Amino acid sequence: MNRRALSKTVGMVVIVIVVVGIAGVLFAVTSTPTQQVAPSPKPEPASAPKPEQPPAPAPAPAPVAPQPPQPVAPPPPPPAPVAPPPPPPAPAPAPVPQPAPQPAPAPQPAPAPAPAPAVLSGTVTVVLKDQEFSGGTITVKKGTKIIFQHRDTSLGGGDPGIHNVVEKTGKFKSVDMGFGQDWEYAFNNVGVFEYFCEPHPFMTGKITVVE
Ligand SMILES: [Cu+2]
Repeated sequence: MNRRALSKTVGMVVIVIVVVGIAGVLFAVTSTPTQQVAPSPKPEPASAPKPEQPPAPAPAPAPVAPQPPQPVAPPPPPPAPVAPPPPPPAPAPAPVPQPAPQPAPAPQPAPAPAPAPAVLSGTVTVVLKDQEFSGGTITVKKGTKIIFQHRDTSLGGGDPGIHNVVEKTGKFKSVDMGFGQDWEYAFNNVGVFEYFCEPHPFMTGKITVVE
């Protein structure tokens, strides 16, 4: 009986100790978490480095494989640039002669105003001197009176010094004029009257009569 009671008592004490110990452990875990956390991480890092080492060697060979295939693709493009040579022949047809015709039209407007002669009227004087009809080619209004004046001092030698005014078709003919003499004629008909001097046929003139 004593042994049984002793063992029973010991068992009770052990249970109490275990319960108290468990309670103490629980209390320690709840009240001081920092202390327990510290020791637990220690074993984890030990096991962590083990898995890292094996995966490290695996990724190394992977990147080496993709690199070789890339440089192989670029070589083909070089042959393409051979096509461009044909375009050069285009610049040959340069239309350089075109700018030249531009300056030509400039002189054309200038002669246009020239043919518009001044139309004289009233009484107009044509002086015979230096063996020519000075101001003898003119345009006049119908009814204009022209006075031909012999003022030629260039005649000499065997020249009698006579001038006259003769229309080529005989429409009018002046008297023989000596130096200082005048002869007048009224142009009352529209038309062109070409005239000359009989003693000096190289002396000519033209009277254009307009309305
Ligand atoms: Cu004459």
